[in-house]
Formats: sequence, structure tokens, C-alpha cells
Amino acid sequence: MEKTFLMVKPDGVQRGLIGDIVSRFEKKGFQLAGAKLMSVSSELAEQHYGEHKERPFFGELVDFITSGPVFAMVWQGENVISTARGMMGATNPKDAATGTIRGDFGLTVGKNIIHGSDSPESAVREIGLFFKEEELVEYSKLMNEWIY
Ligand code: FUP
Repeated sequence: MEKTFLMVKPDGVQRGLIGDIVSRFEKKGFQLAGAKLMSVSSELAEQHYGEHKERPFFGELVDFITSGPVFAMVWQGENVISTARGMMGATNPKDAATGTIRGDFGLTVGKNIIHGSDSPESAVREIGLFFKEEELVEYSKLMNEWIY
């Protein structure tokens, strides 16, 4: 079953949006395979955002993601990587459609509420950075019969 890494960023946690965000993915039919409220160290932030190291906003990105607790999650289901990206909306909330998480809750790119893996390779890498194997659960097959 395809898996992705999603994270409610510090702005979403502080604003009390964890429940709404989790609820959207649950109602869509995806399954939560792991979740934890945690602080992100500078080392983890720099690894996670490694692809942006040369970008001018890299420092701000690391400062922001380490500025308060985040809610890290692993979700699974058919096409969860691309579907979750669609449910999140465009990177810049000003361009994100109404009905998406960033479109409904955000105003600026610096505080855009949620992170989601953008490819199967990123998903594997990011899940591995944030979760140990034993922190993820397996569901029985039976439950999926209500969805697929
Ligand atoms: P996304 O995959 O939608 O989270 O977007 P990116 O990986 O391109 O960017 C990661 C984060 O960098 C964004 F969530 C916000 C931040 N960012 C900026 O602050 N300024 C930019 O111009 C682009 C991204």
C-alpha cells in the first residue's frame, strides 16, 4: 500500500488545526499508519529540507520548522502521495484553491500549514527520517473492503 509523509507545521499546530487536517484525510478514506507530536531539531530540519539548501529562504525554513511542535504523520492508501498533495493545495496559499488545506487556512508561503512528500522517493526518504519501523502499524485487510 502506498504511503506518504505529512506534517502539520508549527503554525498549524499553534492554531489548533491538527484535528481538522487529520479529519480530512480520514474522511477521504486514507489510513493513518503512524503519528506523533514532536519537536524538529536543526539537524533533522536541515536533512529534511536538504534539497533547498542553496535557496535564499533555507535559513528561514529551518528556523520556522524548529520554532514549535509539529505533528508528523504517515498516511497510506491508493495514490495517497498525489492525492494528499492535491488536498494540501499549491505551495503558496495565495494560489491554493478554496477547499484545499492551504487554500482554506493559509495566507503566505512562509506559513503554509502543512508539508507533504512530493514523490515516492521523497516519501520513503521522509518517512525514514521521521519514523522508526516499529512506530508504524499494519491494519487488517478487512477494513479496506469498506473503501475499495
Ligand atoms: P511544497 O512541496 O509545496 O511544500 O513546496 P516546496 O518543497 O517547494 O517548498 C518547501 C517550503 O519552502 C514551503 F512549504 C514553503 C517554503 N518556501 C518559501 O518559503 N518560499 C518559496 O519561494 C518557496 C518555498
